[in-house]
Amino acid sequence: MNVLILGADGYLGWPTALHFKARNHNVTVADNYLKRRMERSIGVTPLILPELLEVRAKQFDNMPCHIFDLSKEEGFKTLCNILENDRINTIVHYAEQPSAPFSMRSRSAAIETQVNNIAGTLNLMFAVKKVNPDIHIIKLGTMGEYGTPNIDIEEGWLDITHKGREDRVLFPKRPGSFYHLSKVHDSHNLEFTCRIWGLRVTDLNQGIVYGVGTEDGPYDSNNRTSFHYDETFGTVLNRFIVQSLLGIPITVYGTGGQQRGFLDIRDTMKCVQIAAEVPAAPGEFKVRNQYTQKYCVMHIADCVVKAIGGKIEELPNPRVEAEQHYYSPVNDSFILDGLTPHFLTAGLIQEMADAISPFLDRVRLNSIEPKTKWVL
Ligand code: USQ
Repeated sequence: MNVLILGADGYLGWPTALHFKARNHNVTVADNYLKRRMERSIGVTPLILPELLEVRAKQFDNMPCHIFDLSKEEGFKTLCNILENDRINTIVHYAEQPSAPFSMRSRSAAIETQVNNIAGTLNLMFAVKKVNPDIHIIKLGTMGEYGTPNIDIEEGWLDITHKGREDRVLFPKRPGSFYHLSKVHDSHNLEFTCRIWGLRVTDLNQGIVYGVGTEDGPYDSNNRTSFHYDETFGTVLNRFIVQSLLGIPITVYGTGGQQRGFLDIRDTMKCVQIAAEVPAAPGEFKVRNQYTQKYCVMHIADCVVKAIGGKIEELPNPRVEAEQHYYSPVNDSFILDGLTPHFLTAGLIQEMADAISPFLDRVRLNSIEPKTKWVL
């Protein structure tokens, strides 16, 4: 495959580039460093801050690398050129603002999130249509698009019977932040272009990813990925491990009964690989739910305490979300296509703790406490 990875500077983008390289595909990477700029604008730094993408790409086999803003007019033209020149046949699209709390900070942050994410994906769809509609787009969506409905969550589509008639519709979405909403809007735009232009799209509704490395590491100073622990860009398990190591309270929001789908970063790599190897057909909008285990937040906190110690604190929940709810998402499609999950164990939590311990002196304590409230 000739693979283009959009958003390759990020936590998942760089390991994905290495993963496809390790399997002898041609890999082109791109990013606009938006997340680095956002981090600076709110005064946070990742615990592990890798070199700029262009430096890493150069050091790693001189991987073709482009720094441009996909959401802008110029970005559209640049993307068309890359698709043509590198004869791209598979695109993995991570190039979006990934944080729910960031999107809930303010009016301008909500607008920035939605304009960046939705305009970028629109430019991508139009570029693919113009250059080669046969290119397979793999788009990173999120399990959070569905919210927490009181029925089983199917993989993207729902067969319904209404007043005696039957139809197949996109699964109803009830997301919980302006960020998650941006992904819902992307999904609708993508499904529309499959239907209208015959594009081929796989939408990966991914759960919360944890972990520090993949089999394509080990991450020495030149090829490791980023790791966030702050309230804006850090996700729950990664944050809890850092809090435990620092000996500060583990910040469970509310009662911790919120259930979510989780997966190991190594399984993200395998899922994206499977998605590329088993592509959507022309005109197909294929949706896969990408998680391997579901847990409630309190259970995650308990696992961390049992593995490496720590003290749990139940904080007033800064988010508006159900803390007790039904949660049963289907996730058969990757298992049927050969995914063998890495499950969360105490040993893995210990491994993660060992990997991040050398960087703990970089922690900015004031970026840990949750300050972003859903109701401004
Ligand atoms: N939570 C805590 N304490 C914390 C941090 C989070 O209790 O210190 C709780 C939140 O209230 C929430 C759950 O943990 O109920 C997950 O929060 P999170 O920050 O780990 O994840 P979320 O905001 O949902 O977003 C993350 C990624 C996003 C991805 C999404 C997948 O940042 O890019 O799309 O996970 S999913 O959650 O399935 O929508």
